[in-house]
Amino acid sequence: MKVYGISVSYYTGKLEAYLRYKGISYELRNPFSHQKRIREQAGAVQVPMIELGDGRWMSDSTPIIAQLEKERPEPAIMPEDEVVRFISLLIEDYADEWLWRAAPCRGRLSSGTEKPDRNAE
Ligand SMILES: N[C@@H](CCC(=O)N[C@@H](CS)C(=O)NCC(=O)O)C(=O)O
Repeated sequence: MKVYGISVSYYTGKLEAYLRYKGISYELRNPFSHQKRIREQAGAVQVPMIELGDGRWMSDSTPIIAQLEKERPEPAIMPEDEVVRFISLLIEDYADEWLWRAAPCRGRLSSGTEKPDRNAE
């Protein structure tokens, strides 16, 4: 799997934490080095985006993780209990919509100062 993302992006960090927890290997690619291809394949450059071996592209960390959970359910990341799962989704939404404000991704994303591609450790 290829992850197009940058290390200072909150959402890239969220997806990388998920992939590490699940034991899914991936290659982190710098979106600036692949902008033309990403635009052609996915229509827009946003991070993180993933490119799967079967040719599918996905964007937005929340639906990416939801889809990967369907395809690789073990170990599950969502609580089994419906109420606890709802609270978990609420916390995720809160973090996605509010905590990013403290993250510095916007300035770095447009400056193009991110390092080149690297393989996940
Ligand atoms: N809801 C999306 C948000 C992704 C997002 O906003 N990413 C920022 C970087 S951290 C981005 O690509 N912004 C485009 C831009 O600023 O041009 C997710 O969870 O992946």
